[in-house]
Amino acid sequence: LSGEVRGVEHDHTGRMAALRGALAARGADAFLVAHLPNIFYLCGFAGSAGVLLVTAGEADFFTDARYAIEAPAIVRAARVHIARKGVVAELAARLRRRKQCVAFESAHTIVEQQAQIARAAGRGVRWLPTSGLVEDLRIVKDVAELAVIRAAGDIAVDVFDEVVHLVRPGMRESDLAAEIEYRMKRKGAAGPSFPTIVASGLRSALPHARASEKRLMKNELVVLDLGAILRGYSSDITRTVFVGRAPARIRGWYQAVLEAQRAARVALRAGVTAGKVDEAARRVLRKKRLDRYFVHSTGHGLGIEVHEPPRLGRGVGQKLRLGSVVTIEPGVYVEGTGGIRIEDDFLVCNGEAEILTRGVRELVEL
Ligand SMILES: [Mn+2]
Repeated sequence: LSGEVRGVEHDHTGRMAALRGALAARGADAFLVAHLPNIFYLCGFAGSAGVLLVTAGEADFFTDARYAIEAPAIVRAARVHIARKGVVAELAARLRRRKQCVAFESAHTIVEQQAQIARAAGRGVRWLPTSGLVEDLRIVKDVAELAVIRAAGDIAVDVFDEVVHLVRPGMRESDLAAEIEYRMKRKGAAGPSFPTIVASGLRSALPHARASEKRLMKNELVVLDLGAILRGYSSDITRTVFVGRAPARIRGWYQAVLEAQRAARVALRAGVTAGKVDEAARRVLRKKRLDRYFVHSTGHGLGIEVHEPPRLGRGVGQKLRLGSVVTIEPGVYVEGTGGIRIEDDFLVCNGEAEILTRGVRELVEL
């Protein structure tokens, strides 16, 4: 019934058990999961509405009648309730049964909704705000997740390899973005993991530019940042190409960014802090006096969400864990000239990190 989960058997029972351990450690009797990516991780539900209530012995997923057929077929490790009287009412009816401490996800909860649930659940429920309980579990990917993330990475790389030959002066950025997203879907992706970035010329200096109607021109940088969602998991790569022969200054910048990516890749391993990986990339750019043009973090975790913990940012003391998947994506952005970013996805190992997005990383001149 759901293409999202076809062919992949995730260990939902094991994930629920790990969550129960974290709950017990905090003295909570139950946990209300509101964040859909966390719900997908725990029970496989890939729809757009529902809440999951996890206790020491049970797990109950509440959703509405639109999912009456689909939810029972795809949800694992939880009982499905189609809430005909409304999710809040049925959830509250469940919570009212006993005096208890219920943890909730304060970073993903709408204040108004939480107030409604609390009112309906009554005074017997003590609410415990928490953050990152499920995200902490998601930081370490299991074998099933890695298989899907690898395949999502292959789609992104294959699509780049195809569309790079289509780049022509006169083409609109949005044409190229449409071509990228179409080809990702033809290769089995559910869609792009974020709106595809095609940013050319002066716009390439905007790290989060969306593809616009601007036409590519000769002697311009073009930044292509793309990722595919496959069975609920994302990839994320960036390549920068030059339309024509790149001048020496641009080549110099490109080599610096590539070297920064390599340095971060060498630093990346289990046990080192995220900040140390960021610093490895930043140091290379500092030596070339380009560090002030590097305006974002070196990378981020990748999985069910395209940006998830850990963040590889300046001064982040969090230690990287074996089995995390992260991007490394240094860049330089020079107002009035253009920008360069090179991004790949890596699996954190005990030794050298494994690259999940193969392909050519040298400057492509078209
Ligand atoms: Mn990224």
